[in-house]
Order: sequence, then structure tokens, then C-alpha cells
Amino acid sequence: MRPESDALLVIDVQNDFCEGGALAVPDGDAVVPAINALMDDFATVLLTQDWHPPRHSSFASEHPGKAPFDTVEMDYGPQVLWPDHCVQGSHGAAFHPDLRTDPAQLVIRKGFRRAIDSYSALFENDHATPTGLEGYLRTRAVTRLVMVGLATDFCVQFSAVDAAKLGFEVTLLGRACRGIDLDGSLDAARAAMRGAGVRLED
Ligand code: VGL
Ligand code: ZN
Repeated sequence: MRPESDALLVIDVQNDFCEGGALAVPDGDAVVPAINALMDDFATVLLTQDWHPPRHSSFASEHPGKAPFDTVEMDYGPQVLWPDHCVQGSHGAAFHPDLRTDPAQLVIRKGFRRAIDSYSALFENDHATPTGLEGYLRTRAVTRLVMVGLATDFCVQFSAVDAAKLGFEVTLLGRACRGIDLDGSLDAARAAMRGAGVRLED
């Protein structure tokens, strides 16, 4: 068992990112058994949940003439548009039914403001508005984060880079992550994470 200072941060293992979901990540379901097994090693287990209100500004359906996976310029910078997904309280927003949730001590919800998306578990997409997770980690004296979940090139990447920038020691376990891979975004994500000092392991 690892010390309490090491947290397993499980990103967005929700129905909409798994097979049959609105924004299914290829082979996304494969992370579930790997993550469940990891939970036994960690005294500190935290989950994130993508949690959008209806008509969220990241939904392509809110942008006439735009399609899912197009990019638009928001006042906080570029934003990829997505199919409607992870609407608060919906089946798609629920955790994958086989994901163990009992070991989790915190569920942090993000993307709940209509006008701004939040890929990262730490800051919204303006890179300035905190989610509150940093304070939780610091007050619990967590210094190391092992990150797993969906999607490698969006929410996992943004969370890992933000955490590394804040001084946490971050490791990403590739076997428990899967990516969307839009126009080479997976390779770009790996490079960005390495550049930020994130350890990439299998
Ligand atoms: C995610 C796109 C939109 C993710 C969330 O969890 O990676 N990607 N919302
Ligand atoms: Zn989302």
C-alpha cells in the first residue's frame, strides 16, 4: 500500500466516454479493470466527473453551422466543440457501472459553468479559475499523483500538466488511459506532458 501522500486520480471514467456513449473514446472501457486493480494500492483515491449543464458552450449543438470536433475561439481561447455529453444527472454522466467508486474519498465535478469548459481537474479552460482540487490536495498533504482515465489527450493531459506545473510529482499510467486522437492530439499530448515533467509509464 502506498502512503497517503500518493493519490490515484481517476479522470472521467463515465458512460459517455465509454462504448456506446455520446463521446466514446476508442477502447475506453479497457481502462476500467486496470483502474479497479490499482485502487487496492492507494490509500488516497480521487475521482473526477465531467459535469455539464444542458446547453453547455462546449457542445457543437450550441454553435449554429458548427459540427462536433470543430474548433471555435472563446473569450478564454480556442475550444474544441463536442457532441452533447456528460449532462448533469444523465446516464451518460454516471460513472461506468463497473468502475469501483467506494474506495474514492472525493469526487470532483468540473465543467459545470455553462460559459467555460474544464478539461483539467485543477483549472478551468481559462487556465485561471481553480476547481478547488489543489487546496484539497495540499491540505491532505498529497505530493504525488498517479493519473489514469479518459481521455489521455484532453482531460488527462490537462490535469497532468497543471498538476506538474503546481509542483506535484505526476505519473501517467498508459495502460489505464485511452485517448481520442483528433489530428495527432495524442502525440502532442504526450510531448506536452513530457515537457511539463510528467512521467509516462505503461
Ligand atoms: C473530455 C472532451 C470533453 C475528457 C471531457 O474527459 O477528456 N473530453 N469533455
Ligand atoms: Zn466535457
